Amino acid sequence: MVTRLRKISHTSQFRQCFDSILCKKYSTLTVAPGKDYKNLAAFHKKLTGSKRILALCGAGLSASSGLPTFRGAGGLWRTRNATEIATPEAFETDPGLVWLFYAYRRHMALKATPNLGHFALTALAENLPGFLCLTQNVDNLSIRAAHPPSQLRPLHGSLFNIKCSNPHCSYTEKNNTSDPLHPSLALAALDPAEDEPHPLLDPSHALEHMPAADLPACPECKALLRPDVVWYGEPLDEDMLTSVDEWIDDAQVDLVLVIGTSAVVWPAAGYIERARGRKTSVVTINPEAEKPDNLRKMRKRDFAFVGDAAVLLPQLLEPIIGKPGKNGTYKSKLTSTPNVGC
Ligand code: BV8
Ligand code: ZN
Repeated sequence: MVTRLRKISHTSQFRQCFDSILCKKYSTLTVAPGKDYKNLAAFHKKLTGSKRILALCGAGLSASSGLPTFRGAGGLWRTRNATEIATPEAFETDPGLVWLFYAYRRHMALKATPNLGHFALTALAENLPGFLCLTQNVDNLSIRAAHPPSQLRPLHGSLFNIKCSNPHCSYTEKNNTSDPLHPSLALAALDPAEDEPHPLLDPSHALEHMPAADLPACPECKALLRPDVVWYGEPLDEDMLTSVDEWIDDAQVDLVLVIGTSAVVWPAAGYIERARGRKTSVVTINPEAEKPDNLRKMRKRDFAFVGDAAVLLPQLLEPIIGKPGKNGTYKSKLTSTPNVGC
């Protein structure tokens, strides 16, 4: 029993939950933001003096690429709560509905293109080796903006990676962008007429129950395939979390960029305070950045910028990444050609 507790206590997920308790306990100690908390020049001074920057990104980063945020749509898909559908239990009960949910999000993400926010973060990574970007998004838009993989951590997986649902089978498929993924999911790849709701978003459009036999099956063990995303109640990839913990512990983190996230999902949200050191500034970039409950969490070195990440990030990061080119992307330091992404 003691050894098992010791083993668990070492996992970063235990640390995260422990941190979450600590944060709650000590959050009352925080002070109000400093007078310059929304002063661009003051932020640029901090930015140009920063060697190590961590970013935590959420659905808001992809909002102006046309992808709905979770809480934006009231967190609902049809009549179901997205956090309910993104669970092993929902897949157990109705794999057809869960597959339609992900097939629809694959279709929307494939139709979308990275925005200037994604490209600005790519340019920051190319100009600052000490930048690490954590994303909770599974839409692959940061990857399509050619964000250097060594400086990107897709914490919750990707809609375009597929794996077998049988825990004893190691079958996986990377970067599968076929749309529809499977004939049984053709409905998700439909593009309704301009003013027509997508049938999958229209609760009055009844969905037939789809027997598991009609759904994508594993070529190796015939069990059901599933999207390689992290569902609620499932652990994140331990190696990935350890690599983030080690990066944070390596040296002082000067800036933490909190971009387009409500920061309520753990352990991802835990990294904001986990990376905070005595001289760290946490910067919130969000239309709700000056909401009272966010101002309450701020410390005197922190910043808050209200607005669209795709508009603010180019302005905030300009001292390091310069101005975007005509085609809305940045000169890549790696290849003197603009990184057009894919
Ligand atoms: C686990 C993949 C344990 C799938 C996702 C500690 C405390 C409390 C709860 C927990 C805890 N530890 C664990 C839990 C439980 C749970 C959790 O966090 N629950 C929450 C809801 C309370 N966590 C888990 O279950 C995790 N697993 O703990 O396992 C374990 C350990 C060992 C062994 C076994 C088990 C797994 C969590 C991962 C779930 N998967 N995604 C999928 O996508 O379908 S989470 C998913 O939802 C996203 O990835 C993202 O993380 C989250 C959505 O949040 P956001 O991205 O922030 O989006 P949101 O809509 O909320 O907010 C958008 C924001 O953008 C808003 O603020 C808005 O104002 C802003 N915005 C809007 N427009 C713009 C903008 N900002 C800028 N510009 C704009 N234009
Ligand atoms: Zn299999």
